[in-house]
Amino acid sequence: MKCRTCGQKAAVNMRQHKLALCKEHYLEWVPAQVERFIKKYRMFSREEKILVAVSGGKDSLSLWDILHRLGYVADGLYICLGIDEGIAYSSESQRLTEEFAAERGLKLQIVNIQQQTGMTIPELSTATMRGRGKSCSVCGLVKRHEMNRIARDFGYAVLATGHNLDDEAAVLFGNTLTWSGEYLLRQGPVLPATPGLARKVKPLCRLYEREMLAYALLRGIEYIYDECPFAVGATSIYYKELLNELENNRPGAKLSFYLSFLEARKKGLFAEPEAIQQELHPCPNCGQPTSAPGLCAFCKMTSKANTV
Ligand code: Q46
Ligand code: ZN
Ligand code: ZN
Repeated sequence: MKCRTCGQKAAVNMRQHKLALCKEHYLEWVPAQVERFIKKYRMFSREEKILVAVSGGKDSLSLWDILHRLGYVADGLYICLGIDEGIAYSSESQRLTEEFAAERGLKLQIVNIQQQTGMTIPELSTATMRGRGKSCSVCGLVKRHEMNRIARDFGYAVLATGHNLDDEAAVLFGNTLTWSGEYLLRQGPVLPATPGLARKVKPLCRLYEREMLAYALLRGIEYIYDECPFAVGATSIYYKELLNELENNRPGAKLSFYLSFLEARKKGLFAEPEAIQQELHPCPNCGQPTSAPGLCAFCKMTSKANTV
């Protein structure tokens, strides 16, 4: 297989794009693609302050690397979840993220959930769900709340996450199985800002997981190989496997599933005005917008956890 650009031996072959590239040209191709998507979906400009949520994994660190290479002003946000039982998942991912930032002279904000709420994620989920294995829903809620808080408190216009095409296709698949109109409506490369909440963007949403893995490896990015121990058995992983099987038989199927969805959404297929125009109230404790009057889900959960 030869590189389409220079004819040298190819390092990456992308059947879905009928494109093979050598290391040098692949490492140019990925940021060029990301730049194209940033412009196409009007994610942000070079004047805006961006906060990248970094977990220490290959996707978020690569995203930070790419934005930096493209000349965007992007700081990182690492949220320490305190997941260190069995494997040192949190401490190792924090170490790698800090090293990554220090080597490139990038600014990293660090939030420690234990310091913030008095408990780690496993402790919070035990306290609030009585250990019924709901760590991921507690974790998701906490991460969203903290990302929004830091973006608001430090004046970031945009919050960028490293979701890749495989992540997005798996979520889409789940939402399609249940035809969850409201979620379908909100799923996309950009979630516009609302009062009190920064714009959310996913610059890697059209890049395959495999493509991001190749980027991180060829670029020599040191990331955490281990998955979070709570990810084992997640439904999203099962959906990813199903979609991979489809992709193996029909290269490009995953991308076309996602892009056809975006087209349908643009045409208004999932428009449910009452779902988007939900009235929001500021939480009396933290000030973040919430749909029901009274405490937001995060404040409700942390106060419950601290009283049991
Ligand atoms: S970090 Fe948190 Fe994930 Fe671990 S506990 Fe679940 S949600 S799996 S992205
Ligand atoms: Zn080449
Ligand atoms: Zn609140």
